[in-house]
Amino acid sequence: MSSTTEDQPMTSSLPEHHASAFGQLVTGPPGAGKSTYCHGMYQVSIEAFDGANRQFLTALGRPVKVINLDPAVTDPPYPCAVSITELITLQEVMDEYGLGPNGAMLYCMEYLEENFDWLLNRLDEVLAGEGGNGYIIIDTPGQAELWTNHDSLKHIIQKLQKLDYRLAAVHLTDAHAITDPSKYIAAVLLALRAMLQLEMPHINVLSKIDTIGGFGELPFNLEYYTQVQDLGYLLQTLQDQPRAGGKKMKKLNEAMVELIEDFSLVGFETLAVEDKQSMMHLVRVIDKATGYIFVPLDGSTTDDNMHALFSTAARPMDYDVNDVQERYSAENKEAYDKFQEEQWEKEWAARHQAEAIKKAMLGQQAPQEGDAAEHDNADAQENPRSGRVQIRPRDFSDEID
Ligand SMILES: Nc1nc2c(ncn2[C@@H]2O[C@H](COP(=O)(O)OP(=O)(O)OP(=O)(O)O)[C@@H](O)[C@H]2O)c(=O)[nH]1
Ligand SMILES: [Mg+2]
Repeated sequence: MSSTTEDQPMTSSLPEHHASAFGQLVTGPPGAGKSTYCHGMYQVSIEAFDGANRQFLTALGRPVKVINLDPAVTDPPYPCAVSITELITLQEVMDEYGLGPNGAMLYCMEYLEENFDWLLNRLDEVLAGEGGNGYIIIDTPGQAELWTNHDSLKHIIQKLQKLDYRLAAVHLTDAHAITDPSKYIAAVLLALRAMLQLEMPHINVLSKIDTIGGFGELPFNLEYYTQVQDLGYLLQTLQDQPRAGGKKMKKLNEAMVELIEDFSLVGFETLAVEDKQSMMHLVRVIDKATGYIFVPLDGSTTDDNMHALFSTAARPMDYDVNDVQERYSAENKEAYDKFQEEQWEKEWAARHQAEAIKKAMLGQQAPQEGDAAEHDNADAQENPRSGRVQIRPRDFSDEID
């Protein structure tokens, strides 16, 4: 196999002083809801309270920067602080090297890895002024190779982690997978593979959980799927399917189930992006994984992260997955929507309480809304790839027999 980087200059040295941040790496198969989730984390409309659109995490005192690492998407749905398309786009790689979309995607990730200093500099720019407690959400393409066997994304994240970026992987799987035992086992295997590949704090999420009301009667309740309990029960269901295959397929299914159970690593949180309680629950789970709640704000060594602590303390009720199943049944949805608006109002009040206490204790100004610097992609240099480390596309031909 030819090397991608032979005879190429090394990436220029990294700056001694650099920003750091907390955050999330959002992964998952195509269409799992990654970009929608990134947008939802950034912004949740609360028109019911003051007629303004507010940013969800900013409302928790957390100015979020969303980073787009999908080179195929030049116009993501969220306000984008940094985009890989400032550096390289899928289309230009396809045109330049005659690659298909998959090969071009891998090339773009390798290119970003080689030019990691560009990413770091851009992060420095957008995180300037956050005192090390900035918060980033990284949106990624849906191509499974990127988090199952291709190393560039992993290397990029590892470099960031070495530079004090405290990140957790949030791996989304469309809840539709639970409707079919073979899809579900495949999804659990993919989630497990992502955990083993990325080697970082990892939260698996069943996304679009609000759609389960339309799935009809499930053979097991939702908790069975979120806890990945006793998959042996699924084996019989698998064997009963018309396309079950023969003895060999049965053995393969048994081996896969055994593998998943041996690792005993996978469990799922649930998510409905427009459900604020669901989002709040996930924020808390992720905060625990990254350690965000224990970190002082503004670089101070004495102040706890009041916003995160208060929003944790203000937790309205235990988030029970059986409740999730109940509330998304067709007949309960309206009542639940009203309930969650009330919960959001409480959350909002808790945030103001936290700010007032913090202000009184430290004599500091509460953060202003809308002061997150959003980068306009139009600012990108005309020829962003000039002066960058150039790499040749990989030649996979000798890997294919
Ligand atoms: N009902 C429901 N639909 C959702 C939710 N999240 C995302 N969707 C829908 O799912 C579809 C795919 O969402 P995206 O955010 O584009 O998915 P993605 O993972 O970024 O897709 P790729 O970037 O192509 O891999 C869109 O039509 C969304 O509106 C959710 O929580 N509930
Ligand atoms: Mg997307």
